[in-house]
Amino acid sequence: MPDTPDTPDTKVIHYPAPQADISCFPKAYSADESVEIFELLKTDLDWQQAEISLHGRTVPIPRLQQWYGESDYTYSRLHMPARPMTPLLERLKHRVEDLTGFTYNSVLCNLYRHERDSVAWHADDEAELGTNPAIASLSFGGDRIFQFKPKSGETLPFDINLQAGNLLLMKGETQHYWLHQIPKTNKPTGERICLTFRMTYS
Ligand SMILES: O=C(O)CCC(=O)C(=O)O
Ligand SMILES: [Mn+2]
Repeated sequence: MPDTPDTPDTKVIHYPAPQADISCFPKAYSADESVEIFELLKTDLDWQQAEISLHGRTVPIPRLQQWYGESDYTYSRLHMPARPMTPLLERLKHRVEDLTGFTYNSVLCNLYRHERDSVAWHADDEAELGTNPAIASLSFGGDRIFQFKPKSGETLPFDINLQAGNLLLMKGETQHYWLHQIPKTNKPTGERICLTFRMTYS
């Protein structure tokens, strides 16, 4: 991993959505650092093709994943056993903790192989995350559109274009009132890795 400056760029953008607290640190890592970190993560992490049962059929989920944390995690009926974070993940976690002011003990890692990989509408509201969780997601590789829509009401949906080196933070009541997704697209995007740091309570 490249040497990173001791003082990260703390510039932050706030998104003024009602009943939500969403912000983005656009330069958690520089463009050059992000290229190097992407390659390291691709080889360092134990990427797996998970499968879910849908209408009685077993289907692969449209991305590769791995879970690193102190306890097991169940997410959309997928069970992921506890496994220790790698030294690289620990180092990235410290940067994310410095910037966001929260501490994390686990990370769900996603590898989107191309523009047809995706994650469907959901909220990160599993019981293990406690109420009002802080979820910090660090992006590397190609740009992808991250969409928000309210669970109900008249508030408008909105999109954020997530780029390499961006750190998106969702906290407060966001998971109670909003859903998020990474939609499939027809525009070539290249590969993308997203690390979503969380605090889980067992
Ligand atoms: O890839 C992303 O930016 C989002 C992933 C996500 O929402 C999740 O893992 O819960
Ligand atoms: Mn999520």
